[in-house]
Amino acid sequence: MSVPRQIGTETRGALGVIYLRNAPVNALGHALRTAISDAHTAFCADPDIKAIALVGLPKFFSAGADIREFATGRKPPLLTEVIAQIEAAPKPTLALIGGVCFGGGFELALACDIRLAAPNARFSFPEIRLGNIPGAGGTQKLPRLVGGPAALDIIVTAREVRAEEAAALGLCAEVLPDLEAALLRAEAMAAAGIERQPIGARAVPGDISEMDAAAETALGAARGALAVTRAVEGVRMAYDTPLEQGQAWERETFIELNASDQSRAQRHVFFAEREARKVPDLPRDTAPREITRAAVVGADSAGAGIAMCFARAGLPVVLIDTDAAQIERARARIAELWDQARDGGGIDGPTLAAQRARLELSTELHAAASADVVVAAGSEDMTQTQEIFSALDRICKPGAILVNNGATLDLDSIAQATTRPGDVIGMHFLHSDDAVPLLEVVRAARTAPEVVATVMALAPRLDKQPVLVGVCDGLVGNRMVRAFGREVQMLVEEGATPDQVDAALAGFGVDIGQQLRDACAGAQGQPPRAPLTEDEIRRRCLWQLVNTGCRLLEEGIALRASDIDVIFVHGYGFPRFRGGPMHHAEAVGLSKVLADIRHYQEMLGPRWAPAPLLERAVREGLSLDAAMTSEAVA
Ligand code: 3H9
Repeated sequence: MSVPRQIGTETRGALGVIYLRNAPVNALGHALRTAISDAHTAFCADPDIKAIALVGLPKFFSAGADIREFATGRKPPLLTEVIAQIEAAPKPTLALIGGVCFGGGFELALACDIRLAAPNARFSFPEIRLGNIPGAGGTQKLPRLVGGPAALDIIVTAREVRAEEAAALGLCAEVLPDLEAALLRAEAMAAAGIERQPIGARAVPGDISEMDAAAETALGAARGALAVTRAVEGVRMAYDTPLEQGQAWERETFIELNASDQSRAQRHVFFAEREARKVPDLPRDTAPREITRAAVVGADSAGAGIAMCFARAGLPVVLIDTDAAQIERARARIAELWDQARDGGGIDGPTLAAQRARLELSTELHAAASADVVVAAGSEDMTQTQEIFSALDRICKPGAILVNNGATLDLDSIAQATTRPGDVIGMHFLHSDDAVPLLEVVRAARTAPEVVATVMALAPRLDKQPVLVGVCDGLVGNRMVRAFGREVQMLVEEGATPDQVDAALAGFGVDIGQQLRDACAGAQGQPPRAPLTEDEIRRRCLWQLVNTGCRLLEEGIALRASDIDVIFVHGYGFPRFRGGPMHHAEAVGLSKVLADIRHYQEMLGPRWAPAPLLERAVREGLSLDAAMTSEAVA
């Protein structure tokens, strides 16, 4: 039989093996679905084959459906059809799972009679992050296997279930040392004969009343996300609805949600996150430098948080402050945070011990001498920062990357204080608490390409989403938030109450934050010029963000409109299901946004002058990104 390149096949005794080989992540696109279906049919027709095994790539059993097909439509065989084929086949199928087993990949595994896992197996339903629910049986089969509350938790949190927990939950029959060991076990099972064990034949264990608390938790955290409501509905249905009927409901709901604005917005964020990691103008052969040791200078709460972040990522790090009292405060603060994390179950003893061992504290700047990357944290004073960089320039080894953390100081001026401006870059860790996943990476005029490449590659190791930005006061995020904050303040001065502003934005899914709330509370309210509606409040706040975002694009500070969306979703609590401010504006229609902005300009003055990029995009009927690449803004 001729084998398509998306799979490989092999016969091992009575076992027919189908290797899924659709790099990079075994997304279940049309070609792979067809290949699996054909190979499965062929093995079913072979009288010497008693069972069939599906084996993924070592790190990717499958990342699920091919998300790119969601916008273009899918061709048969659909995943649901391949799954139905496996379930109805005369021979049992086993899933041998290493690495990622996500979404439709997880559902493919649930269609199998037996799942064997390698220790690196990771099961997850990420559909909720795409504004959807599992659409190929997941909402109906997972509860039958692990119970309703556990299934709902897995579906609505999109959390990963690692091999050990998967075995405890009954998601897999066994964890074997690696895929080869799993193949040997499957081969022996095939020879001995396998009893069919379809999950669909089971009833959900426990009583439906157990769902009440789980549903309340899920809906409480939903912040208006439609898919969560539907996931709750689906899992409840599994208790008392025949499998076929439940799956038909799930299929319809999946199609309906897929067409929703929320799902479109979340798919936009998924691809925007990946796009943001790419630097378009880096030469292809740019090799990142090796980073094995870090130093952080400045032991205030920001510096301590950054040092903890490096230690957590497995990198030895020294936290330096020439003020001995500050170092002692940092030592106590770090110990307290780690103890809290351990006591709260966020980290186990051995992991904590390893992190502690990786973090040293020192009062000597010379302790940075052997570091590959040195982050200067905490200072917002240019003279002081230049002095630190000049000292680091003298102390640090050649090739060390010198990083400023901060959003206000001019990085080009900081770089000038050194003899190696090519090694100077910015990493803006948004908050000291280390919980914010955003990292704005700031490229100065003379930052070397390999330094950019190194820091962009370092960010995911630190569990951060990088977005490359240029030099300006506030960078992208804070500069836009300032414009937003100013508008909030003006609204309050015009007579809106802080509660009204809060409610208007919370209804959209945006939390204005304590700082802004405090700022509003101190403003002097005037009698309202006219009653301010929630809709107007929302538009004024959002369009200030969008107009400022357009200016940042024009100035080349932000590379892509979608980068701005990533910054707001990862750093400023903008709801994923709105896709970010720029996506939201494009979804509403740029011409409508511009009409509003012109109206506010007439009414409220020059702070509402529309960005030329926005005007040109509307005039030429282009997206913001397309307008950026067409001729220069007049
Ligand atoms: C689903 O399954 C629905 C079903 O319930 C029902 C169906 C009927 N499709 O992230 P990376 C691309 S919904 C298409 O950089 P990593 C990605 O864009 C699906 N493309 O690697 C990138 O491309 P590029 C549920 C995909 O190692 C490249 O692969 N599944 C898909 O950091 C490498 O990705 C999900 O939502 C996909 N499914 O992380 C899983 N996945 O190089 C989403 C990846 O051109 N995926 N790509 O930029 C992930 O969570 C991560 O990609 C994963 C790998 C953890 C798998």
